[in-house]
Amino acid sequence: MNKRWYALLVAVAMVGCGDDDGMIDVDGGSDGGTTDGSMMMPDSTTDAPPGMCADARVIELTAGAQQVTGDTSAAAASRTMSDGCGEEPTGQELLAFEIPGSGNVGVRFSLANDGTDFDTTVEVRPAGCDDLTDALCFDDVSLFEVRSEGSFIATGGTTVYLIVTGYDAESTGPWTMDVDVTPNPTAPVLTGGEVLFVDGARIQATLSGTDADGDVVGYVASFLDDSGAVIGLDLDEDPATPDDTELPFGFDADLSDMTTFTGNSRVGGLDGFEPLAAATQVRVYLYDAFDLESESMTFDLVEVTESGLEGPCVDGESICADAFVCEGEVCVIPDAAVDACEAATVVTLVPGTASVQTASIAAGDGALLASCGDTLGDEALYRVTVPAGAFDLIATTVRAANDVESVDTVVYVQSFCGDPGTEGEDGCSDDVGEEDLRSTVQLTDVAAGTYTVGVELWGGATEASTVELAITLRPVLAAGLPCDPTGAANRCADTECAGTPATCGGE
Ligand SMILES: [Ca+2]
Ligand SMILES: [Ca+2]
Ligand SMILES: [Ca+2]
Ligand SMILES: [Ca+2]
Repeated sequence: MNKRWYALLVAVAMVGCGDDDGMIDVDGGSDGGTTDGSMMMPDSTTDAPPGMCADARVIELTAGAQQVTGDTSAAAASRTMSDGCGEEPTGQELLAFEIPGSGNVGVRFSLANDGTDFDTTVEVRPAGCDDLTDALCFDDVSLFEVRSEGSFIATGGTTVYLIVTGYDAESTGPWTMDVDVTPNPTAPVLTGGEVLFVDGARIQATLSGTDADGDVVGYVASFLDDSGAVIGLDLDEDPATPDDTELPFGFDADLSDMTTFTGNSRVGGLDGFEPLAAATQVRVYLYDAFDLESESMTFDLVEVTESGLEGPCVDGESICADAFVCEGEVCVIPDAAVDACEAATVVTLVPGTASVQTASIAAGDGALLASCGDTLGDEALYRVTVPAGAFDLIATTVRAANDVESVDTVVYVQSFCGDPGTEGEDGCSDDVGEEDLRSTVQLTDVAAGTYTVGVELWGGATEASTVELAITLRPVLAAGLPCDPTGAANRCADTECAGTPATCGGE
């Protein structure tokens, strides 16, 4: 996975609802009577409820969480969806959501669950079942999630129509929709924060706030220059489109259900944007699940440097790299990583023979970080000793046991466990190639000593998993010695392995 863009991409994807422009407030009831005359509407007098279609399934929503289920397999595809809301018509189910209560009511829905197994599209029609006025299309949650989720605000006592369908003719089947209804949703309040600009390459924001209904999602940042003018960034690398001035980002942790919170956010990959060099301030506002926004606050963009192990971490000047924590203004390895290193499995290597380990990786976060890939997840650690002599140390997940298509591993070798700075240039491997997401670290002529080999799944594991890792101490042979022509069991130092029998420098 391309690490440089990933953080930025995910952050941006979090705010969008697939192909639409995000969560736009919908008022389902304020413009009755202004329906499109070309539509088949039974009655469109002022204040009349939007037209009901005979095929609509009425769902009486209640405050809180609920589920709606259906199946598009046998449903007709009689309605024309708005532009871009699906590629070709397929089974459509029309739901009439009766919004409870009065005043503003927030409705969130998601098909990204175990009960739905196809590429869904949902269109929300607040003005009527056959009226596209203010209609919203929710297609994919993200690049990696083709099911749909979204949110809107409607008026209690009105009816809002949803069409649940598939993106194309092949996308059809049973579905489950989780629906959450929030009466009188409240906007978040931003109470304070700090935004650091680390080595001119990444942002580290810490933002505090409140949200009475506990559904803050992220924040939107605008970078400002000395004069207070907003700096635009060409995020899509297309000079023809306008530069982006409002950048939406998520928080590192899910802040759901927190009415008072302090959210941290790290955004990498910013060193490619030259206009940012002029940024001295950043204007920030929070947004929640209904896209309700806080007032904005403007913070100084504090330029700091990043320190490695035992480097300084002084307020307003320097911070620790991700792998470390600051203690007494010095960056140290966190206790959890020290413990994990001490618990590493000791593997005794036999020169020329691969030692194959079945690594167990738990779901969720781990203790160590590496210098490549997303290594927030759990890791399996092995401690190996390289004796004096001429050896290569090779650690690889390129194994038949690991499915090439789906096993996205990261492998690293640290000479000081817990310090990714000791991986050197070649000591961390994410993907072997474009199509092969497995990993190989190959350290040639490695110095004698103790090393820790780590393996994990890119981005962490969602359930307990195993990965097969092979660690090899490969002798490096002088000319004249018998050798393995495949280069697996050993390698010739400065000569070719050739001849019969094969020798280093043989003819
Ligand atoms: Ca979709
Ligand atoms: Ca809220
Ligand atoms: Ca890790
Ligand atoms: Ca990988």
